[in-house]
Amino acid sequence: MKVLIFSILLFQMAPLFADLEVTEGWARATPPGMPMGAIYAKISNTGGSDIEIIGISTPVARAAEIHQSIEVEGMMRMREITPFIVSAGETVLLAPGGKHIMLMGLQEGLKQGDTFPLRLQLSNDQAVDVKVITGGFGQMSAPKH
Ligand SMILES: [Cu+2]
Repeated sequence: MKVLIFSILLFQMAPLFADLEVTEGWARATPPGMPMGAIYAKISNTGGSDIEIIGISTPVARAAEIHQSIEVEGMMRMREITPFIVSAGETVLLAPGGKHIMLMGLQEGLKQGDTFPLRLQLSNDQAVDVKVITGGFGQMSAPKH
């Protein structure tokens, strides 16, 4: 019976997954009082057409957007790159020092070991849900999932 229910759930949720696979979602822990945080992940478009990410949301923050870190005259700056297109067959790595999902207006600090959900809204009305694991303060790559 359990197996049947699970199968039905999977079937009903199938459209949610689209052709966009998001794995290794992780965030850095934030110091107390810090209103901003960053999420990293591996995003793969396994389909045959481009996919556009038009919005990002999570219950832990007031707003979230995709950023690109860039060096301008020796200074690290960030600019928003949402909406973001993942080309057919392309894999994009969000990682420290490069592209990331910026969280603004964090409700509470992100603590190491905590997990929280993240939703990517796509232009074709589909959405992809991602489980994010919080790593350490200076963590440079995904913690064990
Ligand atoms: Cu940023």
